Amino acid sequence: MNKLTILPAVLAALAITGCSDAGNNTTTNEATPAADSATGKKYLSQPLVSQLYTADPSAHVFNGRIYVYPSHDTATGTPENDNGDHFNMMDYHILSMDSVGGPVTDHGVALHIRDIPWAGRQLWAPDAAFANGTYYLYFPVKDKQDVFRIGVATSQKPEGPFVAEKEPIKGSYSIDPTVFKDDNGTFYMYFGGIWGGQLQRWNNNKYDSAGKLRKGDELAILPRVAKLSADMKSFAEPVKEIKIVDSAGNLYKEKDNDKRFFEAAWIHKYNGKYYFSYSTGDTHNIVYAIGDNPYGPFTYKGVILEPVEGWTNHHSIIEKDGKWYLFYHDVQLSGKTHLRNVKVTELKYNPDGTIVTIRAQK
Ligand code: FUB
Repeated sequence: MNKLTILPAVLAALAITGCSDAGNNTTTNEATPAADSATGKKYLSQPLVSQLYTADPSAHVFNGRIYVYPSHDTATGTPENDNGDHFNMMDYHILSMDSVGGPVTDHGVALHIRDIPWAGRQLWAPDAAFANGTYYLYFPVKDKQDVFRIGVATSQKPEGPFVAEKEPIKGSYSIDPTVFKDDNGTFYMYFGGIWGGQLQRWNNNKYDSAGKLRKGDELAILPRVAKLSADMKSFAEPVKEIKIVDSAGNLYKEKDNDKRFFEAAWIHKYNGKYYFSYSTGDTHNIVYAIGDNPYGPFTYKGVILEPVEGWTNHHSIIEKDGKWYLFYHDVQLSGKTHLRNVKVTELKYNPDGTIVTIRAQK
């Protein structure tokens, strides 16, 4: 058993430690842990918290502490469909911990959908960044026309509460923003997700409500990137596509769905190289591709995380105290696609810089 694995009962007790009221928060026990022995399943790691459902964990180290910015999954009774309407999230809670394996604090409601003036529905996977003495929370939500846009909210504290800007980021679209700070201090936002994430509706940064998914032999839809302005609230340049290629330099086709981009972009740097990782969606892997600069092209290298329990797969990667960690989610607590729980495990590199593939369930 992995040394990060903690017995669920112990973990549930730890998880509730420090739960605070940062807004109108009244966190009740939304999720009940099932012991491995009850389900007969063996997991590599246990949920970080079990008093609420969390997903899409974007982890960062701020002031020496790990902060996790997850989606807050909620059972709203919205029927399941291919657009992901059942992922009907209303707010964000931020989690933090001094170290992996230590007690986890749930900081309560950091931002609620009712406090985002332009929002319609579905607060999906967020990310965060620190600059200008301010913490920025980036989030995708459908606007009142039911089109996904990316918004930004600010706080003086990494755990919030956050105050949303009155409008979405100009020129932003689709879902799953991740913000990366390069060594020279430049910030880039990577984003996009196909199917329910609506990326198929955007070509050359123009919206087409009838935009269709690509056919098998057509080139796959590509993720997007834009440099952020110094104010961290706008794009400094037009949004660009990111090329993900095979070892011969060829772009993937839609039918290469065990390798092509679907959603859940993340980028980190290791030994001077840029590692762009993402979910392949309908084949449920987290995979990665390596490039020499933030815009790519990125050459496909392999699988970081094999499919987890549940349909979606979404992750982040950080370094803390000389070790690398993969944050991810599965549905151990609920068994339901849209009620997920975040987890963490150690990530290891091979001497050649490739990543050792992780299997989350044995
Ligand atoms: O949580 C809603 C959506 O599910 C996310 O935006 C995707 O990445 C997938 O995890």
